[in-house]
Amino acid sequence: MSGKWKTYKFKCHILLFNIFWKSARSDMKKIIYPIVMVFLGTTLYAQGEKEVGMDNMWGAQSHNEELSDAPRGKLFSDGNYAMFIHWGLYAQLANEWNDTTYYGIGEWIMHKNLAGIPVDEYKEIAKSFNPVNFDADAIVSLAKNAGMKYIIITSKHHDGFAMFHSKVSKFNIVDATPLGRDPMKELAEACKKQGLGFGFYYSQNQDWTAPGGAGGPDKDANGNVVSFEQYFESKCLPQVTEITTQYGDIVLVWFDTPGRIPKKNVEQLVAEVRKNQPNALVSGRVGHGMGDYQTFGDMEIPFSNIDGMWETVDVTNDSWGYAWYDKNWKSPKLILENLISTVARGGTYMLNIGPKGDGSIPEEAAYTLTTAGEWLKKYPQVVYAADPSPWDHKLSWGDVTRKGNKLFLSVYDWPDNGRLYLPGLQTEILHANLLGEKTVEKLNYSTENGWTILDIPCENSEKFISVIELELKDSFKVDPTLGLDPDHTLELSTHFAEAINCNKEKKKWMEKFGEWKHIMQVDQWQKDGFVSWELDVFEPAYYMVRLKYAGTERTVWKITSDEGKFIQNQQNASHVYHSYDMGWLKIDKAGKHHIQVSLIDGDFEKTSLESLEIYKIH
Ligand code: JFZ
Repeated sequence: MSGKWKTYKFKCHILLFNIFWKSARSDMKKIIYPIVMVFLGTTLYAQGEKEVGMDNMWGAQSHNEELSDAPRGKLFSDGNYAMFIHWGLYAQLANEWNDTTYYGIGEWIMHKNLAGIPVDEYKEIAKSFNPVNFDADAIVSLAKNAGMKYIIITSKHHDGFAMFHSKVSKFNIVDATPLGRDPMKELAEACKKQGLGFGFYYSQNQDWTAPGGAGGPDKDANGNVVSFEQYFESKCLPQVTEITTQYGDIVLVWFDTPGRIPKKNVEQLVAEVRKNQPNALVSGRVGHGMGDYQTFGDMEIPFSNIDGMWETVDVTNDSWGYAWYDKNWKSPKLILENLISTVARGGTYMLNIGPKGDGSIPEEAAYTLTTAGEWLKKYPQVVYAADPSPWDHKLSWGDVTRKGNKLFLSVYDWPDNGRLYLPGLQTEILHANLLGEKTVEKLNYSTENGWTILDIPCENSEKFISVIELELKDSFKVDPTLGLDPDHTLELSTHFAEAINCNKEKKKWMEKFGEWKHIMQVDQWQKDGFVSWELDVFEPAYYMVRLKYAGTERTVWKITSDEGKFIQNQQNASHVYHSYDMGWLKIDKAGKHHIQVSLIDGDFEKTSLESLEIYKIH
């Protein structure tokens, strides 16, 4: 294909700015994401006629807005919570190659920006890949106990190795490894047996070991030049036929990193999936806006509710594929918060685990999933088939999901003074109940200044997240203004601010290789520029105001040992957002207020404000 990757190097840090446009449709909000790349302080060097940026490599996010009432949409509306599995040859390397450990996403270890493993050497790994501890039933049981509704597993990642029995490429788990079994068959059957949905991830564009694949060799073993089209016809499309015909009914094909794949190829892929699996969803990362739904950047939970079908993908630790050193496990509570808040914004949450090279699941991941699952068994109504929050955004103490006239308040941060403040509810409450495993405790409540104050026990019996159910007399009516209560810190992201004579946009960068971080921020301040938030203050008092902002310097460090081993990594100080206590601000009356922030001196161009935090001094 014309967009076949040219050799390129990128030097250090690349920043992507997603311009975030919110176009107000009369009924709901819709977010459009054109991606504009800006290279800050560093340059992307390309040899050849085209520059290849990280967003091209990863591929822009896009999806089809027009998914009608097709039955395949039910997967997201009923499910909401799924297991993602990144598993392949790379799991055996666990992000170590030739005695050196690489810091980044493990499934990319082969890539030239990590270990740069030559194709032949990488293919050799298959000979010793023998994941005898892969236990499909155990994985499906784990997903079930976690409360997940379907499993999506990597059938072929960018390394080109098929984790299923493929007739069109010998580089697959049955023909190239000592295992000699098809673990995907086993997983598909176990899912069917235990009543979970099953689907595949497939890297359609990048294939680093197949001649003609994006990022792969230009020539075949005989020295003949192979085009992307030839790769597509001989490997990609036939393998998609295989995964959509040989594993029973599947619920989803999760294509990824479309890069510069031609439109007609995407059309062929979508047609193939529709033909063989009419009920399966196609991910937005298939390319050219032809997927059924949108996937947000990794671990990215939108600030405001988003209409339509979308998902957030998250990782139990940092790397998708297994990396031996990656112990940055998220707690069960954080996983639950991410799940609930994703559902409260209107989305579906898919959480990744990376099995080891022997096929076993890291213990810590299993613990997190099971523990979060125990909570979900107690409060299934909070998540499954639940509707988004009437408030449109998170609240200071947690989040809200809904079913009919019932609101579920999930309290992440339980106050210890016996009161919970709920801003802006304008519909009469019939009952307020604190839910427990076996008990339901009726709560008293009152209203003041347009706020609802719930009398709650000071001691919280639920160790993760307590749930209060409000039954309303009617359909909800809510004033969604951000509420500042006396007991919680209110985090005012610039997402919610109006930006005048300064530039509000989304920033995205890599913390480690492939580990994307996202932030909404304001920079390029003009002399009279400011940001302004509207908030609803419950009571007059002194409040601490704290800014979260970043400076402008970039540093690249190298650590070398005298045997010649080294680690090189970068940190952009412009991404190190630190909190700065500005002081005490007196607010004299209750009700609606505007708070504004402006930059008086400093680097007007680059100083980047992320948020304002505000809390009452006790
Ligand atoms: C892609 C893959 O490259 C990666 O290996 C992993 O499979 C992940 C789930 O998907 O990485 C991406 C793709 C898109 C974004 C971030 C990581 N994005 O748009 O923010």
